[in-house]
Amino acid sequence: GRLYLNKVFHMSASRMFDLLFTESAFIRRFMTVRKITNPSFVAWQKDPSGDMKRSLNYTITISNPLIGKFSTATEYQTLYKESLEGQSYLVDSEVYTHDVPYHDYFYTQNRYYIKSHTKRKCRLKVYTDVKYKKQPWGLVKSFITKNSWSGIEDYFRQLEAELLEEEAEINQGAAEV
Ligand code: YK8
Repeated sequence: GRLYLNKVFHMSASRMFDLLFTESAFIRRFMTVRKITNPSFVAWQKDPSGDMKRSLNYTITISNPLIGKFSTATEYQTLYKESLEGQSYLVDSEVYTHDVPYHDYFYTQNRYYIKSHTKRKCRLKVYTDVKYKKQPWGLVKSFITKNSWSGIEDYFRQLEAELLEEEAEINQGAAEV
């Protein structure tokens, strides 16, 4: 896997979890900025193992003219039962892009780790891996990997920027009180 984000933010761990993993105004705005449209969220539910699961469907906009303009996608998220509310949260997210070439060969696995530092600080780490369900031809594989890394890098760079803006707003509000 690759580490795409590793940063301390001035907000509580539970606030970070809410921003990223509930139907928050933040994530809705971020999706709009990324041209991720028609999102539909299924609420978190406990599965028999004790982990929490939910899924999301949306349409992504792709800038690469060789691939096509849009693709539907499904994201399956697992919040592991080892997570401790307010303290640490571990979420795995598998993203399947249904309408891109070779979509039946691969998916993306994102691992989000939120850890509380102090009452008002937390660290967010995001690891990403491109996973293969079938082994493609070597050239195809490098094509998939290359296109995936660049798209993912772009996404998390912007997520970090938007989180920093949100952090500034949160702390500005706190300073006025
Ligand atoms: C999630 C990884 C790959 C995919 C895309 C596939 C091209 C395939 C190339 C062919 C379009 C929101 C990405 C970037 C779409 C967006 C996905 C997002 C950013 C020719 C082989 C969607 C996080 C996420 C994970 C994986 C990203 C896809 O929350 O290049």
